[in-house]
Amino acid sequence: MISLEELQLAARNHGLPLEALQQPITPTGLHYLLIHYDIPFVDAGSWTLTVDGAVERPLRLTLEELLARDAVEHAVTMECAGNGRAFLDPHVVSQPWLRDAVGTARWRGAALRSLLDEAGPHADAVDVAFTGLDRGVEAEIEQAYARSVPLDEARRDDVLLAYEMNGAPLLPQHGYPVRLVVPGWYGMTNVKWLSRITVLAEPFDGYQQTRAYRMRADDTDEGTAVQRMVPRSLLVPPGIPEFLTRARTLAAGSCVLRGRAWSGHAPIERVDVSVDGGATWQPARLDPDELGRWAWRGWSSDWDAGPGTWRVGSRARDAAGNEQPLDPTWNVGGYANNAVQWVDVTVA
Ligand SMILES: Nc1nc2c(c(=O)[nH]1)N[C@H]1C(S)=C(S)[C@@H](COP(=O)(O)O)O[C@H]1N2
Ligand SMILES: [Mo]
Repeated sequence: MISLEELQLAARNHGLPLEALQQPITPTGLHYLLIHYDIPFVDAGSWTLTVDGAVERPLRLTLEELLARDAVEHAVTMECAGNGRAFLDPHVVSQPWLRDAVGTARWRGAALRSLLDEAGPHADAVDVAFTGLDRGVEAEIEQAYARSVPLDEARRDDVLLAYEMNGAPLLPQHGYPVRLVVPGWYGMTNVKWLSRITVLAEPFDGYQQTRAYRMRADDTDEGTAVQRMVPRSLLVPPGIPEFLTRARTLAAGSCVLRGRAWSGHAPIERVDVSVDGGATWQPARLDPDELGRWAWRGWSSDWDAGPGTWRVGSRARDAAGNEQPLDPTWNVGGYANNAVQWVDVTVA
């Protein structure tokens, strides 16, 4: 089912251990990781960030200059677009994510908008490309990792050039010294080891934009670019796991099921919980909204667990009416599979 090549990717790029969903802010070492090529070794002393392309005044900043600018901080839930891929049938060969390619961190940095305003995009500018220092080969094309964001979206007040994660400088694996953070968009948008920002008068045509990260029904379909996160909720697996199968065992009695839910389209409006594999659902309580719009929302639901075997799951819905499906829709890249997570629990 999963090849050694996929295992090689999975061992480099780890997910969030789901018990860590108990914490509103993910400790940095537990945050998921996705790195296409190698983690580049970056000397912060000689690192610079270039802003060029269709602008009046191209800029070049040192790290010191970026750190001296006004800082902005947001708690942001980041999720890989491939989260849930391993559950798709037919199998999609790539990083074989289960459902744990997610994490929430406090990202602090300079507002991208102020830099763009200073550079002065030309009147015909439409897109902004972000290029990292990491290089590799994908589909036989040698490339630096690069993605773009439409100019209107790049100008949002909450888009960051982040140099701190959870109060400390970025770790090498999370993009040291500076990465892009676009709250609400899937992970691939947030270019790490950022070195160049290029304003464009036509849509960016890089590999990660026009070939990868597109929702395509089949090989002939040009598809649409993957952008915002669709709603998902995950639950803290109840009870204790068996070592190999990770099947859960729980003591009978009253218990509180907990989890977190998020959507890049609109705030989470409701979460429903089922303990019988979807035969019946009951609304969960939403925790106070303490982390703001761009972070996941905690929820809880009381359960009087009687002896037997149960199938526990949760289903989120956002204020734009998007709801998690029970079954995934297959696509070529295996993106955005937000089907409901089921956890089998034996109550003894
Ligand atoms: N330069 C660069 N940026 C990158 C990537 C990469 O491989 N290279 N991976 C992207 C993808 S696919 C994801 S999901 C997120 C993961 O961020 P994290 O590892 O900090 O969780 O980074 C994005 N930014
Ligand atoms: Mo990703």
